[in-house]
Amino acid sequence: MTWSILGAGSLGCLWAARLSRAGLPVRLLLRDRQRLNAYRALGGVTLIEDGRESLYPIPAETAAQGAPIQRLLLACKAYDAESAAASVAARLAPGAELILLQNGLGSQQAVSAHLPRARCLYASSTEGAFRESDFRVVFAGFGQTWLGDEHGGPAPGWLAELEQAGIPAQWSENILERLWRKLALNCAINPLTVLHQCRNGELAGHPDEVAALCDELGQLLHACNYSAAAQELQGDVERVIAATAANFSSMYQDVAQGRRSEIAYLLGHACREGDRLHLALPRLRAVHERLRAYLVARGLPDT
Ligand code: NAD
Ligand code: KPL
Repeated sequence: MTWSILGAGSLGCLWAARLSRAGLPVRLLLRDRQRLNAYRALGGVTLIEDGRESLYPIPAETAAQGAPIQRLLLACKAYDAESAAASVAARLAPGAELILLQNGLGSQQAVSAHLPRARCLYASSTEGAFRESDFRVVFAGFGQTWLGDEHGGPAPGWLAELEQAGIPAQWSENILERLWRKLALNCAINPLTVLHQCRNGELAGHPDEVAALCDELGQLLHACNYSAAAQELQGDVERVIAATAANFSSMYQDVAQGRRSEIAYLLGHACREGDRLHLALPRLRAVHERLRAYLVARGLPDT
């Protein structure tokens, strides 16, 4: 069965290139004819690994036209997920499977709600990749991708294809807990790197702020019944800060490059869940408000 990939950015191209070189059928779905022409002019996806680049001439078509879609990887930013999914909704075969590869939470549920006849799996990834230019992607860090179904059900047989393609993926029986844990980690690190204008490692100089956020995120995780995700949160956050000390967080990079951030699906989602559960979370809300003001002052969306 063909892998359709919508969102030919960093992770979408990384997956496409690896599936293609494993000999698995894969096609890219591009936004419109202009993007398709630009892609064709380049001759395919270029993946750069350890300084070596390879070109993969993966077939592509526009999102609007083509054969029915049975299996789709949706690899766009959280704020684009609903409209991207809507652009292919009419092409989804009955019982189609979607893999929603977005950071944070909220977008996955919004997409699933619009596609009740599809099986929407959620993915949480710690792999790293960035776009050097259009359809030219650099593999930047080994990691793991967890996949799971919020509504239960068996692991799909095609996980073996991911293994065959060298995509490190594992099935999770509790994908929401995985996504919440990553959300908490991102909420404890990313906004502070923006507000302090610093690399991840420099947060070691702000231990009280990090500890206060971890404490409230832990309260939130407990209240959401994700107690396992709250375990050792602060220790893990400190370990990530140390292990990625020289890096700029993804949110820092988005803001520095004048791109929209995923704030609404990280801190925004955490604060909305706090409201729903009547939790005070004063430090988390204060950081959220400071970050929103920071974004607005730079002409960037604060949601
Ligand atoms: P990206 O911005 O590099 O790529 C997204 C692509 O989707 C872009 O090419 C964009 O043009 C395309 N797109 C958006 N709307 C579309 C539409 N309607 N039709 C067709 N294409 C559309 O994003 P990314 O870095 O690959 O990240 C995807 C998700 O994975 C994000 O939520 C991100 O936070 C998460 N993530 C990224 C990394 C990483 O290292 N890049 C790691 C872990 C998680
Ligand atoms: O996931 C990250 C991000 O930048 O989004 C961390 C783990 C914080 C590494 O920078």
